[in-house]
Amino acid sequence: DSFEEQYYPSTCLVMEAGVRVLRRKDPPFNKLAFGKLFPRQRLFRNIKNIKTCAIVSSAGSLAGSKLGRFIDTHDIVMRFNHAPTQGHEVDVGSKTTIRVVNSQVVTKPEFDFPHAPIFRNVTIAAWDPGKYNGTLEDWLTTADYDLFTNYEIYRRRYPKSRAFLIDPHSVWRLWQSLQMFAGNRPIKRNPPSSGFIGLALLLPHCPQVDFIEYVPSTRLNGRCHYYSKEMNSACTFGSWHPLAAEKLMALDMNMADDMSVFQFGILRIRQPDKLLC
Ligand code: NCC
Repeated sequence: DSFEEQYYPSTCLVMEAGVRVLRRKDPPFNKLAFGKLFPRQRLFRNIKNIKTCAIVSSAGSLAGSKLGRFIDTHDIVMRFNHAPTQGHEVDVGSKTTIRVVNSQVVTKPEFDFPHAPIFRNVTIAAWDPGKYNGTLEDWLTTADYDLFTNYEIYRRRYPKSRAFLIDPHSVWRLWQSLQMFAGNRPIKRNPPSSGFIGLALLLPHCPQVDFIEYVPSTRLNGRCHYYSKEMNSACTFGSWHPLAAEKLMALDMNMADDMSVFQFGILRIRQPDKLLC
């Protein structure tokens, strides 16, 4: 009985981080002209009809997976940064509902965030960690990469777009949840990867999330991304982000069997029962 009393689902820890997008009414943005750029819409339309979601990691081992058709059956499909579908449909599908993009992708000229077609007609959730204990005012001047300029250009160009900024405080709360899960093993003092932020952003909206090729399957091939030939295992196991801890925690949340996780590359994560949290 002591085991049951001590057991606390890791999905609860992720939900409690409350990863969210900034809204117009959030101080200090309710008093700033910049806040008027935030969309009035919710993050997702028809939330009540959302039953299944797929998160497509950008991992190299998605190459040759033939998971595209399966991915596209989900109500919501989340992708990251500039990860393409074109030319990779058989493995990663073609549907995209939302892209989680880091502030480098919003900022660096080579990605051309304000114009590139890949960032059009999808929901955007852009993030930048700012300083660990910084206020939101501080963040506006000390973001790691100044994502605000291009965000403003994008929002003015496409006023009907669903393009949001993720609350940086909620990113650090997620980091704290990860540290809680890791217990007495200190994790890196860097923000979680876009993949883990995406999971925490999606789970409150989605009863069932299939996270594709996040915990590496037996297709593991040493490639960084499915869309590039670059070999780099650090993309999978982590160097800057606390990626290994994230993946252990995601595996702890998984309800699918080993065949699904390690042969097909699919983790299945369900919203926690509120009575358990
Ligand atoms: O590589 P990246 O991530 O865009 O991948 C998106 C998410 O997929 C998961 N992933 C990726 C590769 C891999 N082999 N295994 C994986 O599990 C991770 O969860 C990852 O978050 C990022 O998190 O935003 C990141 O972005 C890149 C880079 O900025 C963008 O791709 C734009 O080029 C970062 N790389 C560098 O800065 C060099 C990466 O560290 C994190």
